Amino acid sequence: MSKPILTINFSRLQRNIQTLGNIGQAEDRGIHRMAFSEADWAARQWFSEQINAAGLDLYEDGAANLHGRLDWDGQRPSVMIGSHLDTVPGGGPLDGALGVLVGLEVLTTIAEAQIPLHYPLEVISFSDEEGRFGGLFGSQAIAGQLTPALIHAARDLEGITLRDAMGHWGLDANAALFARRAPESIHAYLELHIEQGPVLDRKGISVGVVDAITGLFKWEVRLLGAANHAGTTPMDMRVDAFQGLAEFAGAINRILEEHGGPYSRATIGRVELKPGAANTVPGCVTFSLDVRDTDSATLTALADAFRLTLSALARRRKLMFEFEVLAAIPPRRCDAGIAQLISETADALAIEHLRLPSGAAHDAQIMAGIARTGMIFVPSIEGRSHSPAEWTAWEDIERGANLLLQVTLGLAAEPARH
Ligand code: HGY
Ligand code: MN
Ligand code: MN
Repeated sequence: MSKPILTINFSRLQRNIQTLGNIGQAEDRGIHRMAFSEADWAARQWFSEQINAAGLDLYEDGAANLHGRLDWDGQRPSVMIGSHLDTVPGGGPLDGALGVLVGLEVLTTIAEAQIPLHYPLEVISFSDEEGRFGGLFGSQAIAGQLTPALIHAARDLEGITLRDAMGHWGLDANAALFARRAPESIHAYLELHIEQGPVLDRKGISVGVVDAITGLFKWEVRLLGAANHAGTTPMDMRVDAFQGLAEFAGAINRILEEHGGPYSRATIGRVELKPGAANTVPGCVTFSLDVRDTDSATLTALADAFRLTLSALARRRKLMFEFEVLAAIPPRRCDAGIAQLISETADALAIEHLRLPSGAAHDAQIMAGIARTGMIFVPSIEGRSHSPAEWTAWEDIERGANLLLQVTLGLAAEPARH
């Protein structure tokens, strides 16, 4: 009679998902746990308490990433399971949070079962994944990609600096420069995340095995014209900044068709018009541009095309234009061996799975630069995310969590590499 297979404590995971989902929830049921906000800080405190309650070692690095550690000796490389607790404004209860809580549940289950491990385990919650201050801050710190200049320049769209936001909690942002981990200190990195797209839900498949993670660039663009009277200024004598944005927005689909591919995306998510009066021709418009693709060359071609389009329309409309690169994250492929292990483990658990790319950016693509990395997706109902409508069926959460548990054991129980 074979031993029963170890499974997570699903009701404990459900309780944790519901408890965390209340931290930072507003009237509209959206979650406002932006990095280093009061709500993010409350979530961090709660997560630290869960790490201690599980009997794991709590460690906070210089980037304020929170680690829960099992069988840690500082010598052997660890199998790291991560994601993030911070959200976009009005976000959902699972983006990032699910990966952190499933990681906590996996380590807690393994600790309770007292399973001997070849490699120590870590669950990690990365700081500012969502980009209040640029994005993927905590994982970039671990990967050694931060510089004093990057930290110094980091600010949110209200102009609050990362240094001040961390300083408010007694944290020194420059300490993030010391959070770097040697690649050889990580045996593998795993992340479970909601798909945030419609593919798995539409196909009725419980698990996605991620093969590539999209890259992105995020610009803040400013068009400067001339504010003027809305009644007395003839249409052909205006230097209307909003009309420049309107023309640019109308060109996006053509640019994607001409220079993009099947996974290209471009979004203007935030617009600010000045002076912002109904009876004044807008003299200035500031807007965000978020562009993605899973292929580096395509991303570069799109950046060139967007820049050329902006400079041509600005010249024609006598507008000044300037832009700042807020983030530039390369696309990454996940480790083929770990993807294979995830697929084989899903087969062994009779869980239907599908290979697919990620249209969202994740800490995993930063970690893939220093460690063998694998990602497991669970479906997002109707593909909804970054919204209070974000949700995943409980049975899909349970399947994904048990799959991550077995993949973790598969990696951590591997014979030690000599
Ligand atoms: O923007 C993203 O793709 C991720 O949700 N931070
Ligand atoms: Mn996320
Ligand atoms: Mn997100």
